[in-house]
Amino acid sequence: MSSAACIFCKIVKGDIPSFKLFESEKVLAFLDIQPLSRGHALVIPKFHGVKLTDIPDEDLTEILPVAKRIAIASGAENFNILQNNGRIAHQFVDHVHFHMIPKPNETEGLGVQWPMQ
Ligand code: DGP
Repeated sequence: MSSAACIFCKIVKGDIPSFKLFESEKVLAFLDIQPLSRGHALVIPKFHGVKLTDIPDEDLTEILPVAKRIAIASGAENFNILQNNGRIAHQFVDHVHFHMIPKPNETEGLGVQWPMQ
């Protein structure tokens, strides 16, 4: 299921370009266009749903393992995984997405190794 008006569904279809990090039948991961840090990535179910509660369980099972692999590949020792639901909770793109945000400290370089193998 996808939504014609949804920007992340357009990224899934390839109608909008993105820097892809990982893709499978149910999941896509790509770099955030407004990164909070180098390597800031988004992991999304290809199934279109606005909030986490809209997504079938079987479309969610791969998400955390993929976010984990991307965190490892980023080389960051410190990182946040977060997911916003609803405007008041700071969700601005209405397609479920998980942020993986590396948090480099001042002395730590990020050994980002994109694309993931
Ligand atoms: P949120 O506030 O959780 O809804 O974050 C949405 C994120 O999506 C935000 O960090 C910017 C990112 N984003 C929005 N539009 C695009 C886009 O067209 N391409 C990419 N790569 N990221 C986008």
